[in-house]
Amino acid sequence: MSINDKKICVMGLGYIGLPTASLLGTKGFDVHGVDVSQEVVDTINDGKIHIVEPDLDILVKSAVQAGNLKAGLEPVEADVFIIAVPTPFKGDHEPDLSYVESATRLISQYVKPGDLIILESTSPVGTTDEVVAGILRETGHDVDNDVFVAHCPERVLPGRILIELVENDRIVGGINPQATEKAVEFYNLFVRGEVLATDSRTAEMAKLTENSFRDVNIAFANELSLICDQESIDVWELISLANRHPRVTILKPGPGVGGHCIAVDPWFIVARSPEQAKLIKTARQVNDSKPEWVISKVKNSADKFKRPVIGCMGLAFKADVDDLRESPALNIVNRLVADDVGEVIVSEPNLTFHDSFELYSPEELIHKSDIILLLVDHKEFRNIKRQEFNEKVFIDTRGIVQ
Ligand code: SAJ
Repeated sequence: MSINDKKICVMGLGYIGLPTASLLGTKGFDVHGVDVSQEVVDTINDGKIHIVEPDLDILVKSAVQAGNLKAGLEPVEADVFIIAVPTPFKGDHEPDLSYVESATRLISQYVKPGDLIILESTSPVGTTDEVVAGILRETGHDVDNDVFVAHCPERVLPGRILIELVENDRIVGGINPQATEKAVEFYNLFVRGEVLATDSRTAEMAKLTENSFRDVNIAFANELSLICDQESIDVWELISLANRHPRVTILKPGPGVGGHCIAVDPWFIVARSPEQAKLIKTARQVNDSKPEWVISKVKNSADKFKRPVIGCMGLAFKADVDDLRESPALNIVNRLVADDVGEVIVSEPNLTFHDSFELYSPEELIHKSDIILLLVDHKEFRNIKRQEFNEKVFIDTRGIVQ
């Protein structure tokens, strides 16, 4: 397989699909990206982007200008189809695979013998074979012989997507050995990390395991923060001391776990193995209950005022991104407003505009507030010095202010 004669169709132009499509475009592949939103399609065809990710704008522009990236609402015939659509969960924490299903149905009309179909969306064990290959079988494709179906979970960290897309090791698992081989060959064309071959079910479970590992470890840190609060011990000092042990690496407590991955993926394990996944489920519950604990801290402090101005620093789900999806910070801020705990004002340096909040600079916000609630460890907040506003109540959920 060589780059120049390969046509790639990427289904879903979001946080994974667009970086992947534009990276492949700049490497010389002929890439067609598909999205359900006409606005997203138009933006990309204009050489512009609809999400914030370092350097993505440059990459998209150059891929579009070179004629190697086009977007549309419908798939086209291609040699490789990459499915990178969301896999959220429903209200009951059951996986919602409807986007994977509809993307697969759409491409099934364009797939031909010899094609490679890769599911990159994080998915419950069995999805690649039962859902993707299942729909292709149903629509008349011979996935056991001449159409190749594999899972290659994305593993990139928002904020470092373009680096990690190339540098990270990748896990590739086909529904049969031939599919694994074809998919490994494809990723080796543009990945500098190692491409590790397995089967599709192990690849699916590996991705869920990585994010559950992180969730469980963050839950440990969050639980420590509750215990330390009760014991009047500084949890940040405690963790930095404990981490001096050569075999201890505790992660950081925070206001909760957000984003569209770590707070979601462990549920895919719990949904299939509820009896076995006790620790994984408890970790989810510990992390999901942390925002409520932060809200009760603010409410306790607010009782000392008539109607305090509460300055909330950060809305994003983590440092130095503009992504508000599943953000504990945003949930906390919305709850403080809904419960009318005080006058809530916000600083979010990664946004220029927000529908519900006027955005303040960190300095203005500190100046105006009675209670300062630090929710995200953005770089703009890291130089704040506690002694500059000693008279105010300060709640630092990230432990960054000295
Ligand atoms: N967080 C803490 N304490 C920590 C670390 C993180 O509270 O010590 C919080 C963050 O503030 C955030 C959440 O956890 O709210 C998740 O952030 P993150 O930086 O750990 O991860 P994500 O969601 O941005 O990306 C993860 C990554 N997975 C792992 O690191 C195992 C990434 O590699 C995956 O590709 C991504 O999930 C995904 O798409 O699944």
